[in-house]
Amino acid sequence: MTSLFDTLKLGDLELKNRVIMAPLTRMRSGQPGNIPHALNAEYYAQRASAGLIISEATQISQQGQGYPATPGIHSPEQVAGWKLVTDAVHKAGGKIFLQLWHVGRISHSSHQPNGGVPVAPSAITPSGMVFTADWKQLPYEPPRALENSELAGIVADYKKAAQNAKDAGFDGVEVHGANGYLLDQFLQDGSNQRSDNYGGSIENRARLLLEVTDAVAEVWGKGRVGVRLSPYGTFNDMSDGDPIALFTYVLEQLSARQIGYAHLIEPRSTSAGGNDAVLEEAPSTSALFRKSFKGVFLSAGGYTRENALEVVEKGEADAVVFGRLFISNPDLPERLKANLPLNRYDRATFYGGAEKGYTDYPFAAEKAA
Ligand code: 8OZ
Repeated sequence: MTSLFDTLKLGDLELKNRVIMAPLTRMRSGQPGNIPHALNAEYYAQRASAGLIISEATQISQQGQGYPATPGIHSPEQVAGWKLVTDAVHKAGGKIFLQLWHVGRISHSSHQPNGGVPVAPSAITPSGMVFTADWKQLPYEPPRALENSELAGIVADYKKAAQNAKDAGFDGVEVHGANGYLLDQFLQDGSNQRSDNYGGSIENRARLLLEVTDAVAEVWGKGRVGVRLSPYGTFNDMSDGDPIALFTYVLEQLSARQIGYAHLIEPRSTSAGGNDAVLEEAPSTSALFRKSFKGVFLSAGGYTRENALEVVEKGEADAVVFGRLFISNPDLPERLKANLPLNRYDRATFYGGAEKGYTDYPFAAEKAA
């Protein structure tokens, strides 16, 4: 029987365990310029006992930014900053992928080049509030629908960012196709009402995600590319008329491409980073989608020690992705293995700030000392 603490082959990599650190937005990059710095390197290195670290969502371009102080991977200074992070993680014996991010309509003109309006598949304003560049919360502005002729440029931005990630010393990349950002906005019909070859049918709505996946696989090789998806996610005002058909198609396409892994957020965690709600009666991704993807399958979303051990033992997922518990427990794999008590996380320090709630959560050994 496979255990959460067994090694896992991921393409040509071997992960030392199946406890994966989720991509976690923390809004603590160096300012100005959204540049990773020494504090970020320390935070990630503290968590190097994960089988794999997936970096926080990282904008591929200035247009792709939607929150203050999230890091980028489009300037030489950002590449140099990320090199501090990857060196520190590798020195501590860890592995780290970069998550490639374009927020689409989940932005504000204060983040955009020349103060333009945010871009989207269609000019549909999401409900809810945006974080401006100076940390104010305001209602969303109406986005502008991208021209068909602009989409090749966005694919090229992803490819350049994937190359930058390679230059920065990452072990691979994850395409953020989840949680209501640009690629998910194209996938789901609540946000995509285009009438060109990127809208309408499922094949058309999946086109941009698949083009991006192919472009970054040209840089990295297919085995070093993962894709994160959130079927049923409602975070960022998302909806789709037929999520099973849509995500079955997407996973079959990704399976045929033999990418390194598919990373799915469980439907029970519909609100992603938004809050702690868990819908226990929701169907599981393994029941809905596992058969559509033949490769390594990562599952995220409100896991406890007990159900994480169980899904891997049952073979319903190859590895389990932990977010909030990895924020508050830098040594989470060891704690889960030895069934040690877990530090509680403090939601008030998730976004922005410095060391507090970031690099100051104690390791189990420290606490005992
Ligand atoms: C919480 C706050 C800001 C961004 C995601 C990148 O949900 C995020 C995010 C989460 O994928």
